[in-house]
Amino acid sequence: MHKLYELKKVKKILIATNNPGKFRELKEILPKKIRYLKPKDFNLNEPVENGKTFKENAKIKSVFAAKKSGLICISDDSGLEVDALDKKPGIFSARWAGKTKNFDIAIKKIFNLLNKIKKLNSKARFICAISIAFPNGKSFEFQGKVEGKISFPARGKKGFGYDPIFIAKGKKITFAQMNKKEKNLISHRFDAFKKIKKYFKFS
Ligand code: ITT
Repeated sequence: MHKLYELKKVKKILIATNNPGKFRELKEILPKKIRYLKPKDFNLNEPVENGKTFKENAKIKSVFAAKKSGLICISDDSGLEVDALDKKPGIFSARWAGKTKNFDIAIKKIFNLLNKIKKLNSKARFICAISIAFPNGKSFEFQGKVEGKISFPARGKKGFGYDPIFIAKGKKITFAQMNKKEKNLISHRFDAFKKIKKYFKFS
């Protein structure tokens, strides 16, 4: 893929996520001129995420939404890889929080598993695959990451998901203690977006 795709005329993009934390961060990172819509603006249900990788799952979500809405869609499939847990929860990061999406439960689960093996400060990373899909079914996937470690007790109230237990390499505070600008500069999401910018020119 060598071409630079010009998306100058694009006025609306559907961000195909039902996770408010992701929607907020993607909107902060993406070009300001565009109007961003949500799946609920089109009464879209969620496709089954049965991919084996972050990129596959991101593609499933963006292609589904682009075909249904007729708009360019951007999706994000992301998660936390904890080295001492063989890179779990990985693509199952949302599912570890259960149906109620309670991340206190998911964080407690990580604590219990790491505590058992005395590796509470395991190396870890956040991964983010962003997919951009067009109504004709064509899509492009880009993956970003941020390396760091797990830290207990959970600290901070900002951000979402696993942010209270993740400290990026070279930092002393968790993602949940950082202001949004600070997180957005180093996040896995921004790392993936930097790659998109090489191929897609929005303005
Ligand atoms: P959509 O599929 O609707 O986008 P989801 O929350 O189900 O929403 P994923 O399947 O990609 O999305 O799950 C990723 C999970 O990984 C997410 O629920 C978060 O808990 C976690 N995660 C991803 N990025 C994160 C971040 O920046 N900070 C903290 N946790 C993050």
